[in-house]
Amino acid sequence: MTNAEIALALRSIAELLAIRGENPFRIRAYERAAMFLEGFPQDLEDVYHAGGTNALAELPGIGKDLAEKIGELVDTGKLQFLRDLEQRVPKGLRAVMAVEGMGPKRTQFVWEEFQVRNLRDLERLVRSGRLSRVRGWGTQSVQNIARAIETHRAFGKRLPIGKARPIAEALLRHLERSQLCDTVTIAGSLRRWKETIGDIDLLATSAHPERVMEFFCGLPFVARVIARGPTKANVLLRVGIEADLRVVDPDVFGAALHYFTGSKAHNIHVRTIAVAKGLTISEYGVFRGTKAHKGKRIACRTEEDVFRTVGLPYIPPELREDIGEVELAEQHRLPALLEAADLHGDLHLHSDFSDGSGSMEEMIAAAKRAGRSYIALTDHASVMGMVRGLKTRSPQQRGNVAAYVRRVRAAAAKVSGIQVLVGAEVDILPDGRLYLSDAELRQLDWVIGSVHQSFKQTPAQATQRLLRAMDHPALRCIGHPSTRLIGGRGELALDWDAVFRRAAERDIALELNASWVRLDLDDVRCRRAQSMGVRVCVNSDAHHPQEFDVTYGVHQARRGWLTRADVLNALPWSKLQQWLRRGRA
Ligand code: DGT
Ligand code: CA
Ligand code: CA
Ligand code: ZN
Repeated sequence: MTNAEIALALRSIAELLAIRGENPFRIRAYERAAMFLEGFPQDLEDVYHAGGTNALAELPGIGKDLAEKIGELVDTGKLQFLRDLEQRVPKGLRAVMAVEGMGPKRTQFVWEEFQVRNLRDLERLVRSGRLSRVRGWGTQSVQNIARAIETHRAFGKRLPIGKARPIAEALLRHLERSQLCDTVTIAGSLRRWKETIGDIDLLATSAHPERVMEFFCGLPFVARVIARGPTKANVLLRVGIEADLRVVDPDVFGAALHYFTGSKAHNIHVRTIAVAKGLTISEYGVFRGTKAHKGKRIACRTEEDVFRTVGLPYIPPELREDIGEVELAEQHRLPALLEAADLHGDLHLHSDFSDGSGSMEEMIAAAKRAGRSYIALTDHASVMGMVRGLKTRSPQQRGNVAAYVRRVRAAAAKVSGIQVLVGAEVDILPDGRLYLSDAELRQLDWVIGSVHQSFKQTPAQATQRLLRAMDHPALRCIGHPSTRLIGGRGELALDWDAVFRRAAERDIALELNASWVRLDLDDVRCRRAQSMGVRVCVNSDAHHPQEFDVTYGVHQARRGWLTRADVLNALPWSKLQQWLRRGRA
């Protein structure tokens, strides 16, 4: 039982409890624990075997009850509590709940009132028009749900990278530990860090390929073996995504890795360059002459060998989409892409003052441990009653801006060695005004404006909304600009070039939100922002001390061709201060 499998079980519990309308705090606890496990570097199984449920219960976010459930999973491979829940809730309802605009409450409602058990039932119900007559739904919201069902379908079976990656890494660890392989590595779209993944591709070298196949096909993750040969296998994993494994000869590992990393379009382009040089390049190696196998094989143990042989510098996997990278490589003008170590700051994170679950001091200390030299604490200032945090013209201590500023400064004073800006993530209202008053905004060092409601505006309205917000002198950054949720909510309809132009004119940063459900801006828009002179800010949007990892964001930035110079929080603290002052003037 791997961490990924345990996390999956906990997520399932959270979803099923939500559909049954159980206590939100209980649900959140399962989600938190799952998220924690997905990033936990040690095997939970080992922790449990070494120290029992007591050792598990000492981990952050895992109490006694969860520790026992994890113990049961490890011991028996199943969990009675989850099985009981699954019996009581129809399978298809989890897909229904995932449709934007549905959520747990509405899912429960259509299940109880209209016996909806899956997406098809929901679609039929929506078409029947019966839902629009129900109080609290309305024609508009039902139309939105109809549209969301389509979006949901369009994403098909592709998994968001944040779900696929932990599974692939768990497979990798199993293969490594089997000691049957000399090398194992991730290839395909996962190695290119695409935001969604069609299937997992793994590549290995081994002296015993057949034993590797046997081991791989027998892993507990595997639901069904689709195809199996002496050196390759294709399986369906229990989580509902397929995985391909190939074993190749070490002499051609570089060629095979290049081939199976793709993209297909990139491969084809590189192959035409090879042909022009009288070479043939394929998954089996690089050969002299135009017929593979007949010509003499050229050494290609590493990918560098492959690129060198065809006269190209190494092209990082994130760039391999055939969107100009091969041409630039031919001219030796590839960009020096952003690296994780370039990020000095993090300018979007929440504490328990709003919807985070760490205190201000804990969040600041955690950011420091994550290697940041400065941060902005940006609790929500939201018009929505259900979102805690800063409230405009608030008489009470709690939501008051002045009190917030004092609290942040007090917390910052307790943690040395990290600079803290007092910021806020302020709702951009439907008409483009910011939720806080000018006098309140002036008290803050750093203001992010984000859209958190009224998503379905016309392109003209939505664009005006952002342009007007950007005209406010206090605004320095737009948070998660498209508002999309991968596999879930669609985007604001925006005239992006108009947004980029205004951002460039007013020197306002656009965020690349590193959380894998958002990854917003996407890669194409990062590139567009760069070409229009807009600074991008790669932020964690952490709501918990464990959430400072921005790996997905860094790779997305690299897919968008961004360099250190394009990224605001790659500036060292002194330069960032200059930038902030310049904007104020
Ligand atoms: P995915 O799985 O849809 O997220 O995307 P990929 O890129 O992982 O695609 P996949 O798994 O079908 O194939 C893995 C790599 O194998 C792909 O990126 C390039 C290579 N490949 C697959 N089929 C072909 C092909 O017909 N021609 C060439 N040149 N390469 C191919
Ligand atoms: Ca793939
Ligand atoms: Ca594949
Ligand atoms: Zn936020």
